[in-house]
Amino acid sequence: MNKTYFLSDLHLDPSRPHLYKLFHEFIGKIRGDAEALYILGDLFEFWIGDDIIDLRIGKPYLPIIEQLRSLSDSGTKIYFIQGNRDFLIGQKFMDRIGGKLLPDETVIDLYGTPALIMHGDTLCTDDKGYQLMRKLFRLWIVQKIYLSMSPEKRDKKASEIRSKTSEKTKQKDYKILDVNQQAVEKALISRGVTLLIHGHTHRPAEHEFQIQGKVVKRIVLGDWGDKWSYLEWYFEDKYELNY
Ligand SMILES: [Mn+2]
Repeated sequence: MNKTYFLSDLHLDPSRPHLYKLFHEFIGKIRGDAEALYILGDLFEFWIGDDIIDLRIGKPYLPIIEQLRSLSDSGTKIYFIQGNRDFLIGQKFMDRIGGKLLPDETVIDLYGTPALIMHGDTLCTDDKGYQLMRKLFRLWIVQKIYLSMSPEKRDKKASEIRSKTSEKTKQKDYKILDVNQQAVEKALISRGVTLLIHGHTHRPAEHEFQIQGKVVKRIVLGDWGDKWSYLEWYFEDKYELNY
């Protein structure tokens, strides 16, 4: 148990059974050697609220919950940062999987190296329309109204929003959908760290650049399509980004 894993953007959805299978195999692979698993958002294609877990509508998600539970029971610490698709994941979900919800932006100690971890959508500041929508969805009152609807209605609303935003995204410029370099630098400087790990953009890569004369690194996790995508950290600065 001496490795730390990072995942994001699996976009698990009952309509994509092959992702369930991949996820199951991945949990099997890391069981026994993962001391920690960080899920940096968008584990699910969308999540309409923790209250569905024990309802009929939540049944397709149970296998995922059970696998994460068995992983945490085997000794792996599981940490979760909400994504833009599953920002309604809360304490109940964490209690079920035996995980811990972390704030949107968190600095962790990665074998001696402080690392800033986040989903990554807040770095895409050029996408003004998205940032406005994000602010709206994160309002307490908006969530309260949404969660007061029946699960079926919430499910319907979520698909409507999804198809609308995916239409809009298609029309947006490739560059606008990526992180803004100034936002990246601001995040690193304000936390005083030289390592940033995030997902969201589905553009897995390692970027190295300098801020105020210091070499800094931004590691971007990939999304899951037909294979696993993850970051595996051994100790100190030894790691491997797989995608
Ligand atoms: Mn995302």
